[in-house]
Amino acid sequence: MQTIVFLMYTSTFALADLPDYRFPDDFVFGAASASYQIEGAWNEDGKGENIWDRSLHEHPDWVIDKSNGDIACDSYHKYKEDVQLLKNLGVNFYRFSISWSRILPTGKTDQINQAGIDYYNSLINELLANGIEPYATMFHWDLPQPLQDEGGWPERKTADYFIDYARVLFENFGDRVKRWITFNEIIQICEGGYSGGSFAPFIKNPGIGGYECTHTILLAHGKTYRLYDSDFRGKQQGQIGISIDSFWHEPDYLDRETDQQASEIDLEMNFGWFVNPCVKGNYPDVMIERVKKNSISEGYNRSRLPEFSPEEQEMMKGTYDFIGLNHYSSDKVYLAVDGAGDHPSHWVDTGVIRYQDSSWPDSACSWFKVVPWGINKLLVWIKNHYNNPPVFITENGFSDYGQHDDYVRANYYKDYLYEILKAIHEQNCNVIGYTAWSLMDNFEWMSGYTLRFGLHYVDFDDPERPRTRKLSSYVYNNILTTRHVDWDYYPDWPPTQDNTKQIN
Ligand code: GBE
Repeated sequence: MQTIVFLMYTSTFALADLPDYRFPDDFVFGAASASYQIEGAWNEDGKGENIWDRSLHEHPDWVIDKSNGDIACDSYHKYKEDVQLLKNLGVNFYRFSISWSRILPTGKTDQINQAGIDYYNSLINELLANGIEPYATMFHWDLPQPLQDEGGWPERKTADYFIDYARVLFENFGDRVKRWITFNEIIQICEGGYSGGSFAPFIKNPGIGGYECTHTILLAHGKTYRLYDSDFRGKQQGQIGISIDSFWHEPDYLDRETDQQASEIDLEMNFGWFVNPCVKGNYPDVMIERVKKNSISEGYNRSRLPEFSPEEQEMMKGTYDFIGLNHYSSDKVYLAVDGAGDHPSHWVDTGVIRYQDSSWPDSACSWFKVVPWGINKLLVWIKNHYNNPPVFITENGFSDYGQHDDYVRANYYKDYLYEILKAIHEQNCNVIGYTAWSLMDNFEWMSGYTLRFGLHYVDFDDPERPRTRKLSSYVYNNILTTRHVDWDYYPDWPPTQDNTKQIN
């Protein structure tokens, strides 16, 4: 079965005679993870409680397999082993996230948890000792619970607490961390957490909560960037970006004007929403207009979308050294009937219907199918809309239910990386790095441990949480060491002494 899927799936690219593009010399490769998804040790050594701890302890049945991140991959104790995985993978960097509650148990600077500082110092030093650059995400969804008790991200003061936290990070780790990502996927934090209620803290306030949350986070991002400029950049010489997730939204019928409009509106309202303020200082015009129009027709006397003051727009403009892009899949879009759906909501404001073509290959996630050309089109769109900024792919990867012989994941990486090569060589896109999600199987949020994204297999039934290499880890290693996509390369399988030997 596996083989049949694999043969059907590779046919498009593997059989064509394609240019053998190379990754530029300064292009870097890495792998990613996130604190709540891998660390475990949820209450050890002075760590405070965060919103995922609280929500999933109170509502275990909200996760498919009733699991949580209490132990996860136990990386808090096994980080040295994880660094060896990275070393064998041959990557230039590791993108991990820092647990705010491990550093500041109350979320505020009244208590600094030295054990938390020590843990990340050990991880960072171990990475550097093994020739791997530490790239740190400051916030990958695990807000300290005490800050949620005061209202969380929709409250503007949460931005001030974040900036205090960011300062602690720069002071303690900025001598060695040269790439920072302030936030991971604002739309998931805000629409998931404060509009739709599908992610912690599971609050439902559609059409309002997500906009307020986003506004706070964008201000927190901008001010953190400015803090780095004023107090740290001179001596630390690093870079700061933000990771925004987006699908490519293909017009349902390529030559139908309303479908092209749908694609453009969707990208502006769900990607530009976050990127436009960092690049140009404000939300996209089309978003400002649409939310205002709907708000007025709903009886509000002003827009539900918060406004940046002129000073804030100046502050926000240009607050990125690179745009982090998390990309997994694509969909097709057409315009919804104007105003259709339950009001108020960001989805009604967007006014676009999305679907995934049934002919596209599946992953284990209901929300994504394999569409390699989508990343190419999205990169071109970004180049055209933001004057070809440096784009760092901060996540890309594939989910399955399988074990170690993950040919489909290996082929996903080949196909997506080749589309990135095309964007660089044929369309002149400024893509500077690539990050595989994920280093290893981990706690996949509401899907628990039921599906897997890892380049390494983790046995969650074993208390030791042993990690083992999957086939895809050899393929990824082959791509980043040879610096091109070799369609014929697969390691001997099951692994033998000489794993780098080509098949045939
Ligand atoms: C990233 O999010 C996250 O940064 C990372 O933490 C995560 O492990 C990784 O992707 C893999 O998911 O009702 O079935 O449609 C949709 C990617 C859930 C963005 C899908 C969660 C998109 C966030 C649920 N979404 N995803 S549904």
